[in-house]
Amino acid sequence: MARILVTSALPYINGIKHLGNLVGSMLPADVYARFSRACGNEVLFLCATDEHGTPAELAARAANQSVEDYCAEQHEIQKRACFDFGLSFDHFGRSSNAPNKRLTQHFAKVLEDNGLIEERTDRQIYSIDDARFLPDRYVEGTCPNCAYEKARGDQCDNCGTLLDPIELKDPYSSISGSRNLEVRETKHLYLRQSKMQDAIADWIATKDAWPHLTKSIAGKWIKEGLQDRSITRDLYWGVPVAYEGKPRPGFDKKVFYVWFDAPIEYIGCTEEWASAAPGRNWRSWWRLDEGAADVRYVQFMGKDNVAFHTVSFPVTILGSKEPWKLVDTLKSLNWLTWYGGKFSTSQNRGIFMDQALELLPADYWRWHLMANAPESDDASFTLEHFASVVNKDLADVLGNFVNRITRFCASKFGENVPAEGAYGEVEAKLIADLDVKIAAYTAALEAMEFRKACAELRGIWVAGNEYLQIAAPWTAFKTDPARAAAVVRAGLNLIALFAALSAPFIPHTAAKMAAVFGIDLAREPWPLSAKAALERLPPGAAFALPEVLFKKIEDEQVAAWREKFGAE
Ligand code: B3M
Ligand code: ZN
Repeated sequence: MARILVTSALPYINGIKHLGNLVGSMLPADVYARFSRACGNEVLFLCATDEHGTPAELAARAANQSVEDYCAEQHEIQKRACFDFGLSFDHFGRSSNAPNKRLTQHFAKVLEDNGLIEERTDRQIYSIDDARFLPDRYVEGTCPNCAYEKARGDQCDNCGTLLDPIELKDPYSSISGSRNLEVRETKHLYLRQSKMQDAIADWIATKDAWPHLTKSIAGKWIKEGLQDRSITRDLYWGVPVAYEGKPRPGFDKKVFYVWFDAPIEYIGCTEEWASAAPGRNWRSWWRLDEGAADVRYVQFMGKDNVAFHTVSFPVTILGSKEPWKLVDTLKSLNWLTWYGGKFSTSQNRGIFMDQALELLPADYWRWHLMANAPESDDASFTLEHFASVVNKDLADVLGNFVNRITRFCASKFGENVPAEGAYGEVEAKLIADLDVKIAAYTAALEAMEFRKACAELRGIWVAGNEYLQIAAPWTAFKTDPARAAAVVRAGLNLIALFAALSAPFIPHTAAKMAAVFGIDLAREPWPLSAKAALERLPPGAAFALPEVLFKKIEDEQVAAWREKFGAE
């Protein structure tokens, strides 16, 4: 039994996430956590809302709420949606909670003690009417490149150019609209990442086994050379720049940059988890000198987050010179697009987590998203493809199998697992075939190759259908009822097997399938032997007829959803 720490990238607080965000980190992390638990490991699976930064302040302002109230409310909304999607976090924390604040200030202090933080003077826009310095996104103006009049201080949305706010023409404050601005000098803290170039490069060089996408992104950053970066911002909302309770002189109106504190919340969240019940020790997951040396740490994230996790956060950890746990495996994913374009709340394009669950239960989405996860490349979500995958894989192959065999058994033998008849050659072949397929499926899950894992799992369901086709209990029943009974027994055992194997992807349905036989999947070992699996159910045991597991998606539904969610 291994100890495995699994984290998903922390979703920003401002607004519920769309299907692309979900499949980009939280959902694959959940599949892996569920699989790892089923294999008997001790798993700690964590996530949290990433609550600091300009977007949170701006969204709160737009919602006419205090940022504290806004974050508290949005946290609950996201937490509920995650739960409804079956994301099995052991804890869903908040980066604005006390542990993250304490840890962030701690790391800043030790980094400074180690000569990795220095004060530098920057030239920045000051708003006289707002009486404050304006961080990037609080300044808008005319783009120096394309003359678009509503360019943001960090980037022009029209031409995509990355900007420094002092480059904007006719700048104004996005808080008050005031043009009464001037450039003033102000101090910021810089993390001297350049000094850590060799340490980070050496560490990454030991990570041969990282997935290809992760390695190539990390390699690119190392090659370009690590740049020092500012880790403070002029905001109200965030972790105050203070060490041991004492504000740093000249920094009383500044907080740490959101990307400095957000990854530290992985640790903070563990502390939140530990505080929630007695007997939990967060340090044993993070401190190498207190038990974490035997932890395997796996992170999940979208590709735009890789640099922060392979370079920036490791600079914090290694630069502290304290024995903190570093990530072992880092699974990154490409983008899921909505009909080839961007998901967007403002333009009403795409389906968001809460909306998805109003249309269909979580497992329909979970299966389709993971079976088509953007692993090797970006992938496009279309409702047409979604409907065809659900109808084929879930309704025709899996759902139909369960329905057919349970109903046939009930009509011919009653609602008990038939005891008569013995397994023969056809079952021996099935067992040999399944052993190979289960091994391939398990290996794909271990390697976190989710599309491949889904293809293997689908192949296992198909093998069950083919077996029924060949063994044809409905024909055998007429001449040899004992033989038909053995086939039905095998079929019922296959349902229990499929339930255990499918649980990481479609946990709610798997639980329903297991419940047919009164099985609690949390207590089932990961089924590696098909022979043992076909003898799992005691002959004679009663079972309960299941409801139809999956309803087909009709063309009219697809048409209505296309209209509603802006498909084109
Ligand atoms: N909130 C970005 C994102 O959701 C950011 C991740 C933080 S992980 C520490 O894509
Ligand atoms: Zn522009």
